Amino acid sequence: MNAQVSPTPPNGELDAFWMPFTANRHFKANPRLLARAEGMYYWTPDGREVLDGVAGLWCVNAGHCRREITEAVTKQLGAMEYAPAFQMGHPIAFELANRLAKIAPPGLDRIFFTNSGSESVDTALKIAIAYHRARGAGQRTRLIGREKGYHGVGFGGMSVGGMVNNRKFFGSSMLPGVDHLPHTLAIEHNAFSRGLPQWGAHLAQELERLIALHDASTIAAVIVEPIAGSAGVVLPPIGYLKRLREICDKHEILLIFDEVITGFGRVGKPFASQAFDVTPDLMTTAKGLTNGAVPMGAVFAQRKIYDAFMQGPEQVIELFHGYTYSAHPVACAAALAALDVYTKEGLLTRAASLASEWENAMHSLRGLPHVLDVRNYGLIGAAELEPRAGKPGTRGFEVFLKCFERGVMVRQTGDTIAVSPPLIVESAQIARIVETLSGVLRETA
Ligand code: PXG
Repeated sequence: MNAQVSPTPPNGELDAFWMPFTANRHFKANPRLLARAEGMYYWTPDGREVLDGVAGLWCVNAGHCRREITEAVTKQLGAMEYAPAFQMGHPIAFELANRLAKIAPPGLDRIFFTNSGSESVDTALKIAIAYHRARGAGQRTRLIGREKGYHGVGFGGMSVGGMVNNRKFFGSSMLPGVDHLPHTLAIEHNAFSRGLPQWGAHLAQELERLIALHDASTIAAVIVEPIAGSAGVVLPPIGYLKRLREICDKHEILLIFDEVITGFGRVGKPFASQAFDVTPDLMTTAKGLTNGAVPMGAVFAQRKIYDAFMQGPEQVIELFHGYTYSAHPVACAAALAALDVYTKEGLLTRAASLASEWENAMHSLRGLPHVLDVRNYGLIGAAELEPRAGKPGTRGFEVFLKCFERGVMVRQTGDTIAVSPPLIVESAQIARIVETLSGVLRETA
């Protein structure tokens, strides 16, 4: 192991980087720097070990610095660092698409590459609208998202998203013609549910209300996360997603699952769609696709959607959409190597065998001070804390900081603490995450 790490930059050197989704001034006064990573751990510049309870940001599913991925990336950088994917192709892009089609939910075997979850979402929304136009239903342009949804930060994803802070600062610069389903978080009914909650499948019926309001003939697609991550882990009530699927089918509305977090093994199957046995028309992914090593996203489409575009003269571009770095060779190499590691180590299903141990560990937090709810599914967990009067988010932030001081990285969103360790996590590490969290909760006023 390489113990050589760069020293903490002196305070002044932190100024130029405008950090994303970060309290910049607080961070720069109290920096938390990570300098090195391997397996389940990060190390700070001064050599302190930090157990990674969140797989980076829900992306490093096979653990850090996997040699196989590093080698594949290095090799690809030496062989061909870049090649365009517009009117040209390179072999591993096709190989990767074929490999992904093999693990995809039924029929989702046409794959469009992007560079992030946000781009995957905007791509899927554009494909949905253009698909209806291609099949002669060009008036279907309306998009339905959901409260508490997170679909990245592009204008499309922000518009269908439902997290107030991600929307309110950006005025009315949203897509027109967007409406939202109600969210499914209901701790008054479902607190401390183990796995999926019993109460709430009827909330899917609200889609019929929106259809009655706008008319199905104006609606292109509904987009939801099968499990909402960013909003603090919101689980689908039993039967909810199936009901959404049925209503979409009845009205010829496309159903998009945003699997940026749930994809690539997080819930015990390759995709949540398979775990819940509900197949969407389009599925957005990113994060675990390359194990977080190189930015990449992918949109999976049902073949009927792809086929609807494959009309007209053959020399004409069918979809006027794409990115300079769509199917970037280095990202493709990383993704292929990540898939190899996932397959060889059974990581796309390992969360299923750890799920009950994880559930018991998470639910041991029940009864600790300020814990209003514990939620879990696969290798996802959350503890919702009671907000301090007049100071929402401060208790959650303090818990996050104290866990980090004690060598465990968790995620905080408002007063909810979310955990989602790499899928290679061992029992002792699950215990350490939960014991650290429980110690911190006991000591936090
Ligand atoms: N969709 C979903 C469901 C996501 O969770 C995105 C889209 C956007 O992906 P990009 O790659 O553009 O960031 C995401 C991202 C967290 C957290 O723990 C979650 C995400 C990103 C950063 C933090 O709250 N999810």
